[in-house]
Amino acid sequence: MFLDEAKINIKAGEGGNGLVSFFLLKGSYKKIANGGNGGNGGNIVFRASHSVNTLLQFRRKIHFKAENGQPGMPNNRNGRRGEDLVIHVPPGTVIKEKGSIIADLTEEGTDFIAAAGGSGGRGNANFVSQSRRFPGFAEKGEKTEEKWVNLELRLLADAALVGFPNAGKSTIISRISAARPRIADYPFTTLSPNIGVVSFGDDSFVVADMPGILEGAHSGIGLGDRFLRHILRAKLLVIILDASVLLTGGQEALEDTFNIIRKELKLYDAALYKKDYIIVINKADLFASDDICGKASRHFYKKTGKPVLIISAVSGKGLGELVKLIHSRIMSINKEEDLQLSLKKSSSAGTRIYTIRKEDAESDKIEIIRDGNEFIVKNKKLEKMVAMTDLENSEALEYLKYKLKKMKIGDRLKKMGIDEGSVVIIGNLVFEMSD
Ligand SMILES: Nc1nc2c(ncn2[C@@H]2O[C@H](COP(=O)(O)OP(=O)(O)OP(=O)(O)O)[C@@H](O)[C@H]2O)c(=O)[nH]1
Ligand SMILES: [Mg+2]
Repeated sequence: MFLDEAKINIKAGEGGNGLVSFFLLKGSYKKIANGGNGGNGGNIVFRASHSVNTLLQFRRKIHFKAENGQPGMPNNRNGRRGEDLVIHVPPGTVIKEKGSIIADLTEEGTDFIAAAGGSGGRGNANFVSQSRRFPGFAEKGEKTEEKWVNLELRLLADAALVGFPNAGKSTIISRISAARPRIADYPFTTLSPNIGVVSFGDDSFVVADMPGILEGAHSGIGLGDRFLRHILRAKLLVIILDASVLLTGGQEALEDTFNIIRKELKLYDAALYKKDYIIVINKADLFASDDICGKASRHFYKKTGKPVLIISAVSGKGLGELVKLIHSRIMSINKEEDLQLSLKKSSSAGTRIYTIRKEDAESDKIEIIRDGNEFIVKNKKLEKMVAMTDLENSEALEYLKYKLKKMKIGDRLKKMGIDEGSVVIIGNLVFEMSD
């Protein structure tokens, strides 16, 4: 069973609450704040690992929650941090949130933090200062929200065999690799991609045998085209044409099948259309002489400028050449990619592929949106600060006010013409303006 899509629910651990606690000195009225910090919540981490091959595990389990941080303790002892929850996915898994790709885990061992654990709240010992010697408040741990992410597995094949149903794709892969897919004399024998490793000298490469494509695949005809995403990362497409079409419909009919395949690739994704390809005319054994296939092959070469091979997967004719050609094509594409990669590296040293916490980059910008008599202050850091404030504790509120003043929020509001009685909203905090 092959499962290449899943939708799962993840929730990072919440931060533990900071503690309000005092150490009372014996025989005196003196006290010392000693409430410890809450531990940070655990992250949700996706790890690319060959220990899993499909997304099948997400059939049974779709909710994933990392451990919460423990609350702070007296004597300045900090709460334990929550354990990360590591979710193993096959290399080649793409993670999407709200339709856009947030990570592409192609390499074994790559980690991606899809949800960061909440920060632990600071204990009251942290708030001691000259003017505030006995802080009677602590921060609450940061809450986290659950979210849905989509996982998509894209196979990591170097070359992909594409073509009409029954063209002989599965027969070819069974002849050039150890893969043993089902082969039969009816369309859509192959329902999901098969992968085979092909050896060539000391080298090897990976080939994917794809389900057949028909005209209208993009609109769901046949098996549709959703499996085509597996070959988005392939380097080379091998377009397999069924020579038996020449017997019934002649050259034009064969050209029609070629054009339809190219059109469906384009409609699925322009990147597939632009990918390098070669053309293979299969089932040459059906012809007594090489003339008809030879003519077709010259025609396709003239039309596309791409190499065209005539083979028979059944008799074995041309299979050695096919393997050699795919290999050399992949090698030259690899070389080109390496070159481009090194150029890219030298021009932008140290660029990361994806950022883990977007909020961090935006956290400094404070935006204030006016809506009539309401002023909404937007800033991640500030919202987090409010969320971690114990709003029922008057001392904690005083501290928050002091922080807001330091950040000059009041001044900015005044400049925007805020009146007494106007409402200010920061995260879950709503208050009326007064002097
Ligand atoms: N005569 C002849 N028949 C072939 C050749 N290659 C494949 N076939 C036959 O064509 C039929 C389809 O072969 P498959 O390998 O299942 O074709 P496929 O392209 O994988 O088909 P789907 O999985 O349905 O897309 C089978 O009956 C094969 O035996 C060939 O070189 N010559
Ligand atoms: Mg097949």
